[in-house]
Amino acid sequence: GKVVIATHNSGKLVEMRELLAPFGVEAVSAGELNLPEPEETGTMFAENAAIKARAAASATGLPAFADDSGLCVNALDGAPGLFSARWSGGSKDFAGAMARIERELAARGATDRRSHFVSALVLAWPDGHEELFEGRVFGELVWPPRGERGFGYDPMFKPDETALTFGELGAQEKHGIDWEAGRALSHRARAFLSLAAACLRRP
Ligand code: ITT
Repeated sequence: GKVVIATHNSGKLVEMRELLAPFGVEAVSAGELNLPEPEETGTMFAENAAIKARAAASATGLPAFADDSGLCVNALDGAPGLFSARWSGGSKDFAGAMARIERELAARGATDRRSHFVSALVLAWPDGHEELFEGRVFGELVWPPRGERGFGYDPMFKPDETALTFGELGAQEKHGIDWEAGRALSHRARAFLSLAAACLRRP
């Protein structure tokens, strides 16, 4: 079948296409379809993912899947969290957003550099049915940022499982999927593994 990937974020789109690739589903993005971006009015990742997935499913009559995600910093009481995209401003300045995290940690005299990424994935069908899957990955914030790969806050985040930041890992290493063992590394790949187990058939 055909699905809509309900995102306007090109970094996420690349990852979601890579994750879907083994399943032979034809994927078209919300950007390619010129779908409007719904307002993310939720107070939780799961709500915002559902808003985006539902809007795309009802606009297209196709199943749609959306990701809402963010970086939660312990010493900043979970910020930027739900506001991770908004911290980059209208110009999508993630160097600036990472510098803001570092500045706010310094302002608090924080020594705790623990943080985690969250991904909420919602798959919504035009008939109103929907399924939610979540993934998390825990790690440390590094400064200065390291690596040019990935997107968003990747250069600042070093998962506990690797010596390299997400910005230094290749795409497949960041997903870190081991299908046989049912394990993955990134928050998005972890959420996707649950989604795949529940909703997708390997060809
Ligand atoms: P869509 O809503 O169109 O999908 P968005 O960028 O607005 O795009 P979110 O509202 O979910 O998406 O914002 C999540 C932000 O968190 C995103 O802009 C990234 O900067 C950051 N983020 C999420 N996953 C990430 C990852 O794997 N690596 C680095 N940064 C990530």
